[in-house]
Amino acid sequence: MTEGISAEKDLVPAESPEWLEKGRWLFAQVCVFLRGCTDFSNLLPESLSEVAFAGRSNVGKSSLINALVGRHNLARASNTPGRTQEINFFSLNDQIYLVDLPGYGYAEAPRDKVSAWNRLIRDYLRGRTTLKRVYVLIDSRHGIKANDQEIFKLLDDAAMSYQIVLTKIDKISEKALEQCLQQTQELLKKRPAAHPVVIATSSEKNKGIDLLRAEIAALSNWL
Ligand SMILES: Nc1nc2c(ncn2[C@@H]2O[C@H](COP(=O)(O)OP(=O)(O)O)[C@@H](O)[C@H]2O)c(=O)[nH]1
Ligand SMILES: [Mg+2]
Repeated sequence: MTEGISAEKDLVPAESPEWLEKGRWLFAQVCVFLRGCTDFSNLLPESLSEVAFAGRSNVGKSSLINALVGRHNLARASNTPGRTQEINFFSLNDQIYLVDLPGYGYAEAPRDKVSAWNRLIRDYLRGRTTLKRVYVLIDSRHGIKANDQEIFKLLDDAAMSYQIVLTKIDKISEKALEQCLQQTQELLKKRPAAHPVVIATSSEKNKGIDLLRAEIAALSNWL
């Protein structure tokens, strides 16, 4: 398997026209839903490399996956927080798995359910050898919360590469976005496994989606 991502590779700009084009190409290929898994023991076998999307409930994970692949209903987006309770696997071009994780921090769900999901997420993030990067989504209106920090800590402790994606930037002003980016970057300085670049997105307005495609294409290319 791979050695992890070197600092040098991290610095290759996904913003370059070459990577933007590769990202566009990759995400124009066939993407299929494979399976939703509710239990660590019935996860898909570790075969293809994968990137996972994590975040608080309702942060916009499913919408982001749909925006990436340019489809409205591949991943189920919902107004009901806490609906995605399974680890959902999608195969992109038979090349890489995209993994939609259950949202964390959904206060109104029954306690036993919440702890079962949390355990599933933790086991998955710590134990999955084919997992190459975690995209941690942060709602740009709310910024980083305590349970996001818990996930960062878990990922840092596991030396698992992760990158922050701000979501729903169409809902805030440019000034507020600037502030949110600064605060996020400041917090990440203390986080050893965090990618230094924060990607600001709107699935609704298709902003920053091309950059994220380029990042994932670049990552998948090095695996
Ligand atoms: N305005 C706006 N709303 C969004 C965006 N992304 C997601 N949403 C809304 O946020 C809610 C939760 O989205 P969903 O993708 O289901 O979140 P998940 O629970 O993290 O999978 C839905 O009502 C979406 O329509 C975005 O970029 N802009
Ligand atoms: Mg969802």
